[in-house]
Amino acid sequence: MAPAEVDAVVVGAGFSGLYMVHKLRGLGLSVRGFEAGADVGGTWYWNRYPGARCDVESMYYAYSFDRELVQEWEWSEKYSAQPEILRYLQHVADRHDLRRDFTFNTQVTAAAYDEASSRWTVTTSDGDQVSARYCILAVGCLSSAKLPEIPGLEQFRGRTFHTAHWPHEGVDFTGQRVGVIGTGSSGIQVIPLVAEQAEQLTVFQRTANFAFAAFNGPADQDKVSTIKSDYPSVVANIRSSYGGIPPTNPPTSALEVTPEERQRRYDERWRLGLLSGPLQAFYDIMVDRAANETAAEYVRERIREAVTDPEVAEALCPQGYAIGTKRPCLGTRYYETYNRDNVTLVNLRQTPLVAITERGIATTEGEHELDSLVFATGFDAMTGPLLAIDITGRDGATLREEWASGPITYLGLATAGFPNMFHLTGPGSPSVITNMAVSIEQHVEWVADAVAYLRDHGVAAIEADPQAQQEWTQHVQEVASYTLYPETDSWYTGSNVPGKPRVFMPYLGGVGLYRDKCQQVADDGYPGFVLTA
Ligand code: NA7
Repeated sequence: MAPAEVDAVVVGAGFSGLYMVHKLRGLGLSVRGFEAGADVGGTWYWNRYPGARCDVESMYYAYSFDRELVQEWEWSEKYSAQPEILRYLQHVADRHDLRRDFTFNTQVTAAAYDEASSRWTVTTSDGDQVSARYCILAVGCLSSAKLPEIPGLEQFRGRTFHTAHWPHEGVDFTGQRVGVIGTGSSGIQVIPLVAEQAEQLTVFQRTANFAFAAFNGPADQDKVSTIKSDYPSVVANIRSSYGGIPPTNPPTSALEVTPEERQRRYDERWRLGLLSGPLQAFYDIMVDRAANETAAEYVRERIREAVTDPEVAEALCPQGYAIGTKRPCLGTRYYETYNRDNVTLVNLRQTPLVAITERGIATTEGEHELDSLVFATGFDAMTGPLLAIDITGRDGATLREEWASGPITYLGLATAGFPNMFHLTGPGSPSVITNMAVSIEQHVEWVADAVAYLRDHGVAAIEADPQAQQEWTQHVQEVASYTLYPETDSWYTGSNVPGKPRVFMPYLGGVGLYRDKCQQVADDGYPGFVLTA
């Protein structure tokens, strides 16, 4: 039987996939969406561990396209927790009737381009096939969960959990000895809550991370009203900013003020979280090692203040890499958790992991007996979810081969040899460095505009030009090279996944500049892309 034909396939029903379907439908296109989960939500569908929370303020971490919804929706907290964000996305799906175009519980396993028809054949885990002119990958940047590479995982007799695949019914750790491996954002959020419930919690830390204190609380109603009443200019402001939140643009170097003044400015920003916090107090923190060290030391001082045992505090103080270059975290009573009698920190730098055993975890120091084990061990970021699909472009070229030495894209949106395919918030776009909600809307709107243009101009296929793609990829690397980011091993560089090419993946030019560049390309009739009639 010939595959069903649609104008576009959208893979993923998270923030980007939902809006993409809405936009394409608005253009009058027929769309088929596929989603591995049982419902909409993406990241917020899967990451249901206790404490899961967004570290961008709720008012900015939301769609701006539906202005009535902006006015109606009430976020309960400054930083929303996962259940509330999931409810929001479910509400958006209801409000715009988006579920009817999605097939849930279905993974896209392959997508192959046919040159003669300029169409993609998309294959799913059920063996179904759909033929589409456009294949739009809205698969998210952090959706391929990663287990630790430790021998013996299958031997463990207790229960195991990955934070990104948390059971929907929740988990009761009461009376249990629990181990958590990983101290990135997920670990830092889950650890305080597991500590409150478990009889004993052992945290296995390989690299200490910088966690900023969230100072979360009920949404500030005055601030909410101000934002809502002036929403068009708020949106214009965040769209032209660097990070996708109201800009700070500090004019001063961290090195040109007195230590007292520096301390004052860091103190002032300490309550402002991640994207507006101490890292934004001076313009050179992410580009100058000495400036960076002043911010790092400021945060280490907060850790030493919070943790009573000086030895534990020192083990929790990150050393050896620039603050901000490994994705920093936002926590609530994270460091204070180590003052509890039922919490132990195992410093894997001193006593490395040897194996997972039947009873727990063995380090070089001995065995830790556990009833449950939580993996907060992260993701094969950015390229992982794309390369998990068997994507074949023109002449049988596969995306896995094309990206074997690292992702090569034009604007992070498209790859040469894969016509009519777009990867939303792909490598080479600002994506994970910024407020994802803002970057997602920009990509979705750009792709929708491109699709409308192609239709109106009788274009059958759009494809990144190899030369433009090479120049863009070089530009992404060049901008990164002016900063401290590429020096650090992190999921931004792929170094958390053994064997993954070490390439700094996101674009550091900022939301505003990047948006202008994309808009210019659209306004000029898509230079850097090859359009085939
Ligand atoms: P992250 O930030 O990648 O954190 C994963 C953590 O797991 C990190 O501390 C890792 O240590 C640790 N890890 C991974 N593998 C191992 C092994 N084999 N042994 C010991 N420790 C290990 O993932 P998250 O889920 O916390 O956050 C991902 C993003 O989601 C976050 O940045 C936000 O953008 C939202 P390492 O640092 O590699 O030494």
